[in-house]
Amino acid sequence: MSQRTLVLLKPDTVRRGLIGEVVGRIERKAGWSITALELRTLDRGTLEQHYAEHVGRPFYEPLMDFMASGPAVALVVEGERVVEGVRALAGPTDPIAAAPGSIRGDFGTIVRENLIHASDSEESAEREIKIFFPGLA
Ligand code: RTP
Ligand code: MG
Repeated sequence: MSQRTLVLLKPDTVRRGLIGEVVGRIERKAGWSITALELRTLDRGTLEQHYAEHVGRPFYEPLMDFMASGPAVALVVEGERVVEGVRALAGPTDPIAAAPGSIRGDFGTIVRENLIHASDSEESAEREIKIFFPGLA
């Protein structure tokens, strides 16, 4: 079942020089391909759309500030079961709970600065791809 998903390499990943490390893990999965990729500092409007589900949560404002704190990389990845697959590569939200071998487990310690976002369902993926790549069909 081929799918597509929206991935963000958060500003901590870019600042720490881990773009290649994280993108490499995605690229090496059999049959997956990157079909869009852009480095940019995310503006408040884009982030409000992306994180609409979290408005009002205590972590919302610090999350928004962090996500706008420097350049991030947005990617669209396509391939077999890629929605579930990239979330499995990432590991759970809290990097301390994430197993070694996962992106968050290998490189993270702070819940907010957990390196990567990946859409949590096919519906979320379609919604998020429109936010970051409005030109993509
Ligand atoms: P994401 O959406 O970024 O892929 O992460 P997720 O599904 O694993 O986590 P979610 O619950 O959607 O939370 C979005 C992001 O908010 C930050 N966060 N901070 N307690 C906290 O301080 C807290 N909880 C969540 C993380 O950056 C998380 O990825
Ligand atoms: Mg989420």
